Amino acid sequence: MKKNKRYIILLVILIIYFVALYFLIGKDYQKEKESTIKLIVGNHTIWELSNRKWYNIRSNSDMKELNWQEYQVYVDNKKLGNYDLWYDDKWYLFDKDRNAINYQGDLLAFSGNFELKLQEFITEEVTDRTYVDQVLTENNLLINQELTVNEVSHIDIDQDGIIENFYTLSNAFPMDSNPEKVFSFVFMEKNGTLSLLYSAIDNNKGTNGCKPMITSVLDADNDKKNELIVTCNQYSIEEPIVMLYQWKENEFKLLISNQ
Ligand SMILES: [Ca+2]
Ligand SMILES: [Ca+2]
Repeated sequence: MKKNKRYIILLVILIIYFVALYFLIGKDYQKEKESTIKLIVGNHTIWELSNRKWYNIRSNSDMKELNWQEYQVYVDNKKLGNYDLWYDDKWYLFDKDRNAINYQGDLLAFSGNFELKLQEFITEEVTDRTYVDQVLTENNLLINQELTVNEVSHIDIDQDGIIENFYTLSNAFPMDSNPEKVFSFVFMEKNGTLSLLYSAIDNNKGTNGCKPMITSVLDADNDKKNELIVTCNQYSIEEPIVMLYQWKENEFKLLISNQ
């Protein structure tokens, strides 16, 4: 009789233990699932934010799990709607009844437990080359040479109501010249001070180098501070370099790159 009692007490303790364990771990798992963010940029970049860290999703099995999930879909930085995605060399969009949705332009898809906000911005050709020439000179590069990218994007990255200027410049894949060096730069100008995001200088091997552009300005982690997606397009079929930057404490930090 005494033995039976002991077994019952032991059993009750075990049951309480497992119920408590289920609630603790189960709740944590649920919380983690809710806070996981996925960001798809074009056809070559999938990032996941989990426990405040960014990861690349590359394996086929991980990518398959993204199929038939609902995402907030943007094309050329404009909201297209909420659609299911399916991947086969490129991303295809489907509505709830699995009708295919056509799109043309640059895809950005997001899943997370909040509505993503993208900041609109204007990009134009550089007319005043003061800062472009300054960067070229500082890097011992000729200032009077063919540039294949020479643009400036106007973005209020720190949301203080004053616009910062983001320069993208490169001489990759020139048409009319054969430079000794190929280069790409992305830098920000704020009150005459330059902050570098991306730079690459290499000997010209014909088809190396990449053409940079500011792709999107968004708050991907919902901390009310903007991040920046920068793409550098390589030659032909090579996939583009895609990078996510954060502006923090007066400098740029590369959060993740797809390379
Ligand atoms: Ca600003
Ligand atoms: Ca943010």
